[in-house]
Amino acid sequence: MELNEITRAQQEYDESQIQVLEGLEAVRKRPGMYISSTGPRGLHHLVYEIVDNAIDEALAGYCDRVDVEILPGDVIEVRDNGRGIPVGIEHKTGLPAVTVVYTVLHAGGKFGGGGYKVSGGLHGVGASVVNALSEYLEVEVQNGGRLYYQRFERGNVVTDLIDKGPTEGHGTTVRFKADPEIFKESTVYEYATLQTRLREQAFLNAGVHICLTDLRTEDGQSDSFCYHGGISSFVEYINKKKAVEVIHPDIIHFSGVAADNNSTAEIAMQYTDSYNELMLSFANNIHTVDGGTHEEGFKRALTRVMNDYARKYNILKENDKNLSGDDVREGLTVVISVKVKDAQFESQTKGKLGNTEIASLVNSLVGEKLSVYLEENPAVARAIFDKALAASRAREAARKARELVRRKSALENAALPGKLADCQSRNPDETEIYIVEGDSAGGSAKGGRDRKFQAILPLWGKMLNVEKARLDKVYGNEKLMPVVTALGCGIGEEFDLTKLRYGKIIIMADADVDGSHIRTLLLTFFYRFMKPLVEEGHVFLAQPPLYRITKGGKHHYAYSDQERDKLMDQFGSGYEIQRYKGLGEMDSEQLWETTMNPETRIMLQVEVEDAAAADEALTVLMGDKVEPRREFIEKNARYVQNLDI
Ligand code: 1YM
Repeated sequence: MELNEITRAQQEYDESQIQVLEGLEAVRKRPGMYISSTGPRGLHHLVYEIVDNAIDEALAGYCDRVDVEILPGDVIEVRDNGRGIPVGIEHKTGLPAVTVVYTVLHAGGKFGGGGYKVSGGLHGVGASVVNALSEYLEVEVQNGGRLYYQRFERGNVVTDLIDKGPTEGHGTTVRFKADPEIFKESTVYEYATLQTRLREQAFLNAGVHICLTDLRTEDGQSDSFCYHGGISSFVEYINKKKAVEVIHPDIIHFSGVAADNNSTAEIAMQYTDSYNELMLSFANNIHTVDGGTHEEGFKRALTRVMNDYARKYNILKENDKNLSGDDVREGLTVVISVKVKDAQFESQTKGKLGNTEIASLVNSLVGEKLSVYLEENPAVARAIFDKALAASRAREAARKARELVRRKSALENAALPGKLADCQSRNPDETEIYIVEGDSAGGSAKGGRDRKFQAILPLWGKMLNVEKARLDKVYGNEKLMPVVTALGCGIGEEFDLTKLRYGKIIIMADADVDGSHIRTLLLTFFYRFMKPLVEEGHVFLAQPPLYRITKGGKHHYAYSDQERDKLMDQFGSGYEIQRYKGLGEMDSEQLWETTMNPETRIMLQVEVEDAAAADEALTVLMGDKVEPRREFIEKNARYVQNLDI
């Protein structure tokens, strides 16, 4: 080397040293620019940053174990059994690479042949920031059969890299104490915080052993994490911890690489019986708390695939609305992990991924693989769609309920329904309202009632097929609005029993299929939106007779086949029998006599054994099967003879 070259080299060295010092000085002056905070969050970030370097070495395939120890005095020691940070002289600075890694800002990705890591670390600044913010930091490298050591204080070199002699092992050990001048609040680590993060990293980096030990006290905790199942194990862990029932045994897992090889995506998902969705996303192993393009791509694909499948297999009928994103994600636990060459983070907390190409990668990955999965696993698909359809119904029902409540407020002050024949009394202790299906029956009831305390509300409009109807159709039904207005007590959260205008609500419908429908419709409605009405015993079913037997000009009524047989036996011959097909066949007088007169009538009081049973019953009531529903009504309607006597 010629003299002027040496001089130039010396100059370059001095310049870079000045830059180094200025660089780390900047970190110490404005730590907030380089780490999230100088509070507990930033403190713990120091550990993650060093651990990230070790995990990168594991991902490169050179190390399978990372140890993290919290030493007395809240000193952190991180060890790996990788190659050891290179110690050779870096030509530009004339310093050992390891020294550069710890003293030059942004050095992380610039050494070791480029593309060293898909950096998502602490704003990509890495080890040197940790060094700058540490009271002291020591690094030990076992590399090429020798052990090297170097010590820094507040980012400044205090010893050169020292060769400490031969060693059998290989790897890197870093020990540091967060600087109390920077972390003024506290330099005490929270075991649980590190535990959560390291467990998460073990899930995200399948097969890597990560051990955490608290040596600050004699009885400190210790954990060892290693998950060969990767993010599938993560999903399994979450669902176990949440103590929810999974609705299919296997975890669905996809992974793929972008066409340009610049990014990868991995997804693990499983549905549970929970009503909540849980989506955890990561970009370059960083938890993206605010989501971003990977989450968006996933959501879009999931909704599309589910609806396509549901249409194809007629799970959604022609007139059914598409399942919403919320519907198809209800109960879903999903972990999304992407690796991006040049990750762009958005938002204040850097918790949102911005790379648009990731949305298409995840979208097409899920689009292709999930549809294949559903085709190949019809039983799982079935379970998932049952869940999504239930979610869809419930959501629609809730929406309708909200709408009704909103409309109700407007209606509260509005006039009572035009068809309501109100009673004179305003005392709910004595008043009753008959809800009657059909105009002709309504006419008879109006004619036959005692107008002092009995009000009549005929229901009109299209009959709803309750057998087939889902909750949304029940709640959206125009038929129910006059009921809400007439009762006056509101529905749902705004229900107020003290505003109830009638003490007894009596459903009066024919003893046929249509009558059973309207009863079921009203009962379901009351259960769902006016539960206290049922709980407090305000709801009744009128029992019109099935037969009229006339003997010697005198009418006798039978309310069941057995009663009819008894009467027939009694009379032997010379009687006339009439079967009532509907309330409309009775005149006003007959209706009063047989069904409405409190002195002689028979009514069924509807009651709920307990809230839990009612909840369950509602499902049956609105389910696809007719028979359990009939049983339910029979079971929950108590036979009360001559109730008012
Ligand atoms: C306890 C922290 O930092 N381990 C670690 C870091 C490096 C390597 C191995 C490494 C990387 C490469 C080659 C390469 C780093 N090296 C560099 C740089 N543990 C910890 N283990 N040989 C060893 O990327 O090619 C930065 S980090 F830049 F010097 F190569």
